[in-house]
Amino acid sequence: MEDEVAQGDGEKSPDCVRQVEAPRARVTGMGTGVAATPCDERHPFVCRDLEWTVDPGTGHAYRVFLDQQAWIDAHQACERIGGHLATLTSAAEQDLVSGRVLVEVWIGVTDAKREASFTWVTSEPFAFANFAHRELESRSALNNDCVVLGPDRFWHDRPCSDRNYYLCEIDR
Ligand SMILES: [Ca+2]
Repeated sequence: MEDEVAQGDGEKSPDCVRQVEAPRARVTGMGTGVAATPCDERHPFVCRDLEWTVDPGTGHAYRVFLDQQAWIDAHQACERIGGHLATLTSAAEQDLVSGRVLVEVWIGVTDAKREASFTWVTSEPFAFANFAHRELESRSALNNDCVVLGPDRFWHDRPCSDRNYYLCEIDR
C-alpha cells in the first residue's frame, strides 16, 4: 500500500520524513516507520533531547558531561559554558538532579580551604548536605576535599585530583 504522499507531482516534493504508524510506513518495524512527506505539511513534532534538565521552578539547567576531569578542570569547564559545577543547595534540587545521575559526577562543593568546612563554588549558603553516612564519620580523617554525587544519590568525598565525570548547572 502506497502512502498518501504523491510522488513526483511537481508541487509537493516529499523531501522531509515523518514517523508514521504501520501500515503507511515505507519502512516498518515494531509498528512504526517513516514516510517521505512534503516539508510544508503540518505535523506534531518532538525536539531532540539536548540532555539538559531544566528545573521548571527556578529555570536552572543541569547537564552531566562525560569527559573525565580533575575537580578544578571540571570547575573551569562549567565556567567556560557560562555555568558552574552544580550546587545542590536544597532537597528539591538534590531530588531533581540525582534521579538522572547514573555515574559519579563532581559537584560544586569542596573543603579544600579548611578541612570539614564545606563551601559551594557559588558562595551560596551551605545549609543542605546529602553525604553518605560513612563519609560523615570519616570525613575529617581523610584528605578528600572534593565531592561527587553518586548513582546512590548520596555525596561522597574524593581526592580532587581524581578524574571524574561532572555535573554543570547554569542559572538562567
Ligand atoms: Ca544550584
